[in-house]
Amino acid sequence: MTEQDLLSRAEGVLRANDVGEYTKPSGRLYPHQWNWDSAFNALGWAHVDWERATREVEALLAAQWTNGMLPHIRYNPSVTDYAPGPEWWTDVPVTRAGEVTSGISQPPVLSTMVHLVGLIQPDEQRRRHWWDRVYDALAESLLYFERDRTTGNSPLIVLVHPWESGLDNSPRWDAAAAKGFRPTRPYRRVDTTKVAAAERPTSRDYDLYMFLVELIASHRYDMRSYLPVTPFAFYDSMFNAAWYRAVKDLNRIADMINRPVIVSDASLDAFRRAYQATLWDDEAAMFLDFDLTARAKVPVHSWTGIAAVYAGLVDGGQAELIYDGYTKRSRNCRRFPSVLPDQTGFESDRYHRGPVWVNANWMITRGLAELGLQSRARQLGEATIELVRRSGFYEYFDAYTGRGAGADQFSWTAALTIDLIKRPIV
Ligand code: 9WN
Repeated sequence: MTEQDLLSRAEGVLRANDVGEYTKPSGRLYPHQWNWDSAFNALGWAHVDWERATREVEALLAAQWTNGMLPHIRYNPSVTDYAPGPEWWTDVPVTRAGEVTSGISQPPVLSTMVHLVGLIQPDEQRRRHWWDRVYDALAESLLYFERDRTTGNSPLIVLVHPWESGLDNSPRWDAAAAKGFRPTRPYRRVDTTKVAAAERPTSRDYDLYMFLVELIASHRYDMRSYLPVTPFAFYDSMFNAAWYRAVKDLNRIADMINRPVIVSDASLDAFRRAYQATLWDDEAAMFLDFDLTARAKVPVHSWTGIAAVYAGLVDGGQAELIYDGYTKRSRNCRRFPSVLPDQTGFESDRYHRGPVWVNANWMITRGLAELGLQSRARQLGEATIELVRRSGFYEYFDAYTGRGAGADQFSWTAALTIDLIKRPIV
């Protein structure tokens, strides 16, 4: 298949999942608008239809809460056969009447994608005008985490639900799921009626998800009262890296449209120091998550431990050390597995427990290139395109065989493949 064929197929995936103002992550499995999916999809759209990219972003911003939070799902009220659905998230404080959303967020990559989408627009006036229009909402969405999701003296952000990590059934959450929490009400799942149950989270995982949904809703989404009582509170190394990079990118936008920066350089330095001091692990030679309930690092080595590379939270030397260590330990895998194969809980074809994901590869590829590690970035970018070319636009890929799994015709796989081809590493 030529590069041009791959590009037009990728565009076809976006168009097939396009419902006008947002792109479904996948036609079959995910009918609503998801937060970080839309951010990645906007970047893909920017290369084929720039106006459509801006609509994707603005549709997501329409779901913003009065406290600034951007929810992880903006439900489409006309889709009624999805479960668990919005009835679990009662009385959410949306800004716009009529919006129906979940009650947690997702990795805040949106400002970074908005920065890139803007740069793809050659007409500077149009670009600036759009940035100006979305700037305040983006700033509030990032400041929300500083205001409501920090605790004690640490500037690091607390994650309150596995769904919020974007990596729902990562083995990093196994210890929490093993505690046997269950919601008080029965729940229904549609995911396992659409794709193989063996590729999805277990019912024990879902018990934890729904237990936490009930707990968060019962605190009326007030994190100040929820944080002291929840059994699930983590400094997630990828989520925090995504926030740091988003803030830096929004500061760049601010500079270009003459707005005040949202977080000062001094605060960013303090954040970087806290990230390094709290999450770096010498023995693992990567960053680990921190469990605030157990007051200990989470001993699971996964790709989130390299996410600092995406954010520029490390220099080239530290990036090389982490990335090369990860590559060595996964030599027998496709590049690169979401969890290292020597870890307890690794499964090569189950969701966030080992398979290769295009968004993870894209984040690391871009981070490596920005830190000056061009040849590693080029190799990873090319391996990613090749995997998609051979296996198709799947949600994820078996870490050993590269077989596509989960949802087919998955939007961000298509969107980020377009970006990897259109903006090659030089
Ligand atoms: C729950 C849409 C989303 C992604 C997440 C991925 C998965 C949902 C699910 O799908 O999560 O939010 O039902 O499993 O884990 O990263 O945003 O593609």
